[in-house]
Amino acid sequence: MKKIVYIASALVLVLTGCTEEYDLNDRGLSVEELPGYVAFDSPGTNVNPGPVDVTEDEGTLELNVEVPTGTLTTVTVNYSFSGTAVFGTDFIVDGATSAGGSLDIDLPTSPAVDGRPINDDIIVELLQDDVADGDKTLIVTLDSASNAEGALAVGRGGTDFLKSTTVNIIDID
Ligand SMILES: [Ca+2]
Repeated sequence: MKKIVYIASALVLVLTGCTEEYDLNDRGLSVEELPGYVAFDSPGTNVNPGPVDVTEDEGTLELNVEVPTGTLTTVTVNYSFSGTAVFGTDFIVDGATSAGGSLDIDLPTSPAVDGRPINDDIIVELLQDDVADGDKTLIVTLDSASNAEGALAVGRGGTDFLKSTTVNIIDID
């Protein structure tokens, strides 16, 4: 019994030691938690990715969205469409509406072999309308993102950089 009391006392001492807090502000330091974010992938070392040019008969286009800061749970990203391209006429995205849609970026079931961040694609299906209606522009913008832990920023580091991507859809009729 005496032994148990000793162990309990030692435990209390250890726990007391753990609860001691250091106020970094008193030492002239501050700690700010870096927010997680999602952004469009910037291919290679390209720091200023320009619009993507596709023809309207190209089929599908994959717009890659990544979570460079990592995540422990599925990230849901909400995005919106703008530009002159008309949803349902010039393009569709499965599960989306003319206003936009959402993408679930799931954790990979196995470690990434390419060392890339966790990512997934918004798959844009281009529609050829058989009408000579000129080139169209589709802009996809990441509006918000969250996982089970809370909100993530959109755009690289929460800035406008790689927050939206522009697709020029070239008319071939
Ligand atoms: Ca056309």
